[in-house]
Amino acid sequence: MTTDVAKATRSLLQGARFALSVPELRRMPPDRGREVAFAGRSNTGKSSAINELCGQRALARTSRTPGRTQHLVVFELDAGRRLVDLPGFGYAKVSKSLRAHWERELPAYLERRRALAGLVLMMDIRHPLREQECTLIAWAAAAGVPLHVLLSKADKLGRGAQADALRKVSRYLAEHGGAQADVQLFSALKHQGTETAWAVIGGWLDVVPADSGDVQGA
Ligand SMILES: Nc1nc2c(ncn2[C@@H]2O[C@H](COP(=O)(O)OP(=O)(O)O)[C@@H](O)[C@H]2O)c(=O)[nH]1
Ligand SMILES: [Mg+2]
Repeated sequence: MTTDVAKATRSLLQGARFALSVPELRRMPPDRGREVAFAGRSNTGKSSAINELCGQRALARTSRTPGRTQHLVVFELDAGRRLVDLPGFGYAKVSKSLRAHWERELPAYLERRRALAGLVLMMDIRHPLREQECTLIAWAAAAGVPLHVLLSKADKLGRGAQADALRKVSRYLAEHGGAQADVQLFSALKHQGTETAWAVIGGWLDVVPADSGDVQGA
């Protein structure tokens, strides 16, 4: 089902390379083309997910110092497409002024960035829907940005508990998640959910399966 778009997306993401890191929105590359942003509380596995999806071991540095990266990090896929690693949030040691800064910048990014095709939100499957995660879901819904939740570290739970978490978040999104909001299980460690995530991201980035190019003109 996921195969063609997922495969083409895998290839596109394999070519991801670090482009730049910016401390504020106005330093982002011109608002053209399409980008997919990744958000999540610190330590939920965002860097690991980006590395897994791009098939690269150290593209996004997996950090043992949560909250250190307060920049938007841009990875270029091709001339018109990007991934954006948003600053982790919810880390107590981040200063109040920095937090206030992101409480302005993040909703502004969701509201104004025309290139933003979708937001991937990482939530630790063991304790999803924390306050700031719900805030971000509300912001994305208000801005009309398609949302895809990855319930990360799924390997930490058994099948039954995974299904419970999935149901709970799915219900929450149906009520609060805006028109386009979905959720899936994910484990970077076990390569679980990677294909599904590729298909979603590929859809957002307008990825066309390699062989289907001339079908439309027929
Ligand atoms: N068990 C398990 N641990 C993970 C997984 N993904 C990330 N981690 C661990 O969670 C910690 C934080 O991961 P990282 O990707 O740096 O999270 P970030 O702060 O959200 O970017 C690291 O110790 C990772 O090894 C996963 O799928 N399964
Ligand atoms: Mg990280």
